[in-house]
Amino acid sequence: MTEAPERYVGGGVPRKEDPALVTGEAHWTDNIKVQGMLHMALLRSPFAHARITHVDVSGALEQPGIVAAFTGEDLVEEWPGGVPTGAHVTDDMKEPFHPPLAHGEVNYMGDAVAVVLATDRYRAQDALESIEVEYEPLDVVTNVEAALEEGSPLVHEDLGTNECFTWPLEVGDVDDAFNRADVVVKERYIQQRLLPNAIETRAVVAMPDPGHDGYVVYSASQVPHLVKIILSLATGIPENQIRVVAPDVGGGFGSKLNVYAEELLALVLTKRLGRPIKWWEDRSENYQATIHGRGQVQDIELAATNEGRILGMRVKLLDDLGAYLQLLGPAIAPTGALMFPGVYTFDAFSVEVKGVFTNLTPTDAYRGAGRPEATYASERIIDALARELNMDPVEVRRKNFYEPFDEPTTTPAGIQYDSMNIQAALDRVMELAEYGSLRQEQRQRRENNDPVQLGIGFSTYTEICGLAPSQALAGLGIGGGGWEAAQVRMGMSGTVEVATGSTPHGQGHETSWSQIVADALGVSPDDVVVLHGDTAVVPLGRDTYGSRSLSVGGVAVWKACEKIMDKAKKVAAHMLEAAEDDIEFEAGTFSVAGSPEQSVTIQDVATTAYLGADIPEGMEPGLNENYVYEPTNFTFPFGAYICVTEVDTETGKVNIRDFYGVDDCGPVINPTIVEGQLHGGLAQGIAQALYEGAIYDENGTLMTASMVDYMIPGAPELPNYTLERTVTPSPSNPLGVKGVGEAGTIGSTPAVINSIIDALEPFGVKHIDMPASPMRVWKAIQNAQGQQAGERQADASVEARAADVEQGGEE
Ligand code: MCN
Repeated sequence: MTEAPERYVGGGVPRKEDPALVTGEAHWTDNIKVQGMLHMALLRSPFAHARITHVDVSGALEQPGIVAAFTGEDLVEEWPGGVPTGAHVTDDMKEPFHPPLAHGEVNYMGDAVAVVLATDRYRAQDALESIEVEYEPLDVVTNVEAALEEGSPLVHEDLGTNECFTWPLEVGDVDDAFNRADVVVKERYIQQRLLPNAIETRAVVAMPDPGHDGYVVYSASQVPHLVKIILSLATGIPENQIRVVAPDVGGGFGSKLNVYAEELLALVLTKRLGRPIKWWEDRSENYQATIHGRGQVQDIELAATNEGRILGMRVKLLDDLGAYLQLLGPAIAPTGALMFPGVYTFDAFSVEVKGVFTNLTPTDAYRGAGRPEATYASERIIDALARELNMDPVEVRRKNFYEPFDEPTTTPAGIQYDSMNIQAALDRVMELAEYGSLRQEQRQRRENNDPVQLGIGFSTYTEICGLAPSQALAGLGIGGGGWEAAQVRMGMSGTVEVATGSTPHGQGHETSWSQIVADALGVSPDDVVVLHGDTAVVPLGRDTYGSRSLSVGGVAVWKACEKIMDKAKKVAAHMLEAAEDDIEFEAGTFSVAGSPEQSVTIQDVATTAYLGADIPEGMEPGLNENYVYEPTNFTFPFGAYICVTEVDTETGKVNIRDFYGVDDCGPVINPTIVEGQLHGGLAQGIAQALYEGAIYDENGTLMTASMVDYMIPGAPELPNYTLERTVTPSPSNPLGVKGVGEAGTIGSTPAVINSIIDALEPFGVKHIDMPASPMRVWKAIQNAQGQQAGERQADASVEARAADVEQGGEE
């Protein structure tokens, strides 16, 4: 066993997970091969909205290797609950029944209509061509505003409306704020749909588990615990007869925070046929049938004084839910809505969210889930206010920041931020970027009419994460609890197993949790094994999303270690025949105060605790503790970004020359992991600003249906990042930690767009839709110049007319 004298928390301990991942030794769901396994393939609708007048799978059954084939009608009895949502944001929210296999009607392109099971995947796929389906196309609605218009085609006729819910919030007197305002700025932003692209697409293997009279479901999921309970509720199979295992999972970014039709299908078919069933998604299916992210129309207004002080904010959101409600779909926009005020404090705020059905793929959580959208709008409009008042974007921000605080502070949306010092982050990022010289360079380029203009874009953000206090979640209509569980088991020899309820899929919990345990118990991280993702092995947990794992799950691990230490100290006192109060602990060794030679190691204590023969009377043998941690509040990381762009005004091409960031996620467990999380997050935020976006035609056909058409940036499209951190501990948890898994995605997008608009200020460009492709940027320049020329012409003709009038030349 290695000696463990140092503090590991805060050190750059190499990721334990990486050797297996980079040497091809990881256990992916698709690697699972089981005797008698059948492969499932799904026939998906090419129409976005159509009545199914006829389905016949008999042709498929005649194909070689086909064992079974079913239509939606055949399986209706198997899923009384359908694919349920776990988010009920208003009492009168409309929830359409969501069958895993459509029957009667398809409601988006990719809706599955029939399933085939074969002895190998290729046969299953080929046999889909022999299924006969007749569709009667129905009118399609793909646009949220059109969907709310009188006479719009209805996605679900039986609901009588496309409006799923209206969620309002008003704090303070908003009308009064707008009446009192010297200036009002009003903008409309479109959050384009994004397609999540985890390296590993979704995959599931379901099999009977005769030994336990139940079923095992392997799924490339972020949420095996949620999958287990929801599969049980949807199928009626008792919860204790379903074991769900998430093996190594190749990323999720929120898209695997769901329970999908295919998981349900695999389970009910394994139950029906008594054979293991495997399904994995190809990339085209991924684009059609895995949830999409974003998809909002945002109307935002800011009321302010001439000095740049914000008085009030009004927001109206239309949230494109797609055709069905997935696990958290309805809750994404309302949760994000709480964050529109961002890092600015003012008196009056209102927001109204309308969830709207369209004939498109359902939307749900995608990295940031509601908060990138909110941050984008507030960071864009604060720049619009600066332009309106002819102020520096830094100055207008500073006028509205909170004074630094380290105790819960109420926000305009009525929630409580935990702690913040946004000034410090902004000061530091400006130093890093050498703001003064950047503005000087910008001036020079403008004076020289340089075809390549320089843009300096800011974003000062905060986000809500660390989901969450159970009560707060219930208030947002999200059932299921927000606590997290941990079990820490020190073995007889003093090595440690940690069973965590969080489910890492790229975030490095094995390393971070080992560091926490190593410091708490005085062992080496190498002596800690972290178990996760198997509902039969780890305590019932709430999994990984909402940048919650460290500030909830990691804290649970630390609290369980505290319990171990309390007990170990008692055992050590007993072994050393000393009073418990006289026992000291350092670097894995208990000793008696004042006589350090009287000592035992924690490993000795573990052995004694398990042997049980020489422990305090009445004590339970062993060193094995559970903790379920219920957080008291969310955590609110924050930060400041500067994006420096070079915009080619002749071609519209944008090059991010530099990207500076100062983030604050409280004390850090593993700086290398935090940096990695930020790099990935920034890449996704920049991708939304410049490259990515799902495009549908008016019939609801996905035009960006493959990686050829959907632009995911690679290393050449992304800049080097210059990153630093400030440390403002959270009072919400005993480690003071805040989340970081989504921070980069939340803060970066507006910095990029603000930078482009800043570069093009001399051309009069005030707005560019995302993704800001060269064509869009070029057109924005042309339009703005056209408008300016038009205005100049109009001004000239008014002047000419005025001159005529003066000279008595009136007609
Ligand atoms: N960490 C730390 N110190 C801090 C904060 C975090 O050392 N102050 C470390 C944690 O110990 C953990 C990691 O950073 O190892 C992320 O922790 P946290 O912020 O708690 O986030 P989660 O573990 O809950 O991860 C969820 C978050 C989300 S919501 C998305 S989406 C996302 C993300 O993580 N998806 C990812 N990062 C991803 N990274 C990968 N590789 N793949 C994904 O799908």
